[in-house]
Amino acid sequence: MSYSSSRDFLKRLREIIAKTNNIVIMTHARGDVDAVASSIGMTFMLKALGAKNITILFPEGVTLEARKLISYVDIADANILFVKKQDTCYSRMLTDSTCIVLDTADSNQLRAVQDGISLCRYVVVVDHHAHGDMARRANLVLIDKNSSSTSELILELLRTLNGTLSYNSTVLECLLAGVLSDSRRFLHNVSPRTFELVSWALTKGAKYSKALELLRTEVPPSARIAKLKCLARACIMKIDTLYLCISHVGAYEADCANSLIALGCDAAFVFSEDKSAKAVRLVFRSNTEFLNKFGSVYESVIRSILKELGGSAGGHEQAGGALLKIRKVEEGVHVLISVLKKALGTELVPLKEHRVCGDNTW
Ligand SMILES: [Mn+2]
Repeated sequence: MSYSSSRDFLKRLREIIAKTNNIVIMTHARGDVDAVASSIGMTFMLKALGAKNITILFPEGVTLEARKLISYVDIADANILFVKKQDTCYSRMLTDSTCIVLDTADSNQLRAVQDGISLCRYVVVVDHHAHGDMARRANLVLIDKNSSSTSELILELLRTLNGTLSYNSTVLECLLAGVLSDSRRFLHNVSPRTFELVSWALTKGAKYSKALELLRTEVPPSARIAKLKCLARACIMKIDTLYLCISHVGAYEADCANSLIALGCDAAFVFSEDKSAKAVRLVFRSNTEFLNKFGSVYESVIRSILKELGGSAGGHEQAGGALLKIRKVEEGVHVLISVLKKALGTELVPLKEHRVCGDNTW
């Protein structure tokens, strides 16, 4: 069962809500803009359908960006709970409830709430990811991996209800923000329906400028400083026509790697010491040029590093991370460089441009 039409889905959803008193909406851990927007949209829709006692669970809280959405809309009657890693109090709440799982392909993304899923009377899934185990565990699903976002699917449900409810422009603006965020401002996974639904939301009173504003977040000073340090410490190497950058930071390693790619590095490796895990974290990113020339960084580089240093890793061909069983960044850099030389089969030529401010080379 992968995709049910929104009309059938709504029909079944109504039947399910009629049979349960409590509804618990939940999303993947550290809910992002799409996860939070779709929770808000779903809550609004369920209330319009007459549902009461709605609780939203956000395992491990939500991202800074997504937090803005929660303070923007008025979903006062819904209980919003942030579930900490060690919380267990939710299990009572889930027992015999209708659990609506949004933007989550696999139950392990629910973290602390994961084990509670078996207590739900009905499990409903709305998602746009390729299948994890959630689809199998659900009584009712609306899954469309061609959809830009879960927010797009909620917009589609709201449009299907056209005429039967009065729309709330702030809720629609959140859903637009969800579509914009997951499609990276209409760069990925968009279809004619995406634009139709955006257009529909705008005719129902949503302001596009508001949706954009919801996505604007102030970068905390610590993130800014981390990125600048990342840049100052970057060691840049040339391989043929491509540039490979290595750096280290105390935190925000993913932001650092993304910034290096945005600046023009074809591949970026960023280390950080994770004191609590007594390990070193390594985040990598690469662009398509690098992938075409040298293949998957994950396969060719990360696996070899793991073999040598031990640890665990996850990711795709062009982006991912590893937790290495070492304590010092230097050790990781050393192994990375030797692995890179072997994997790429070529010399790495350092770009010697380091200057100290104030020296007389300027
Ligand atoms: Mn999503």
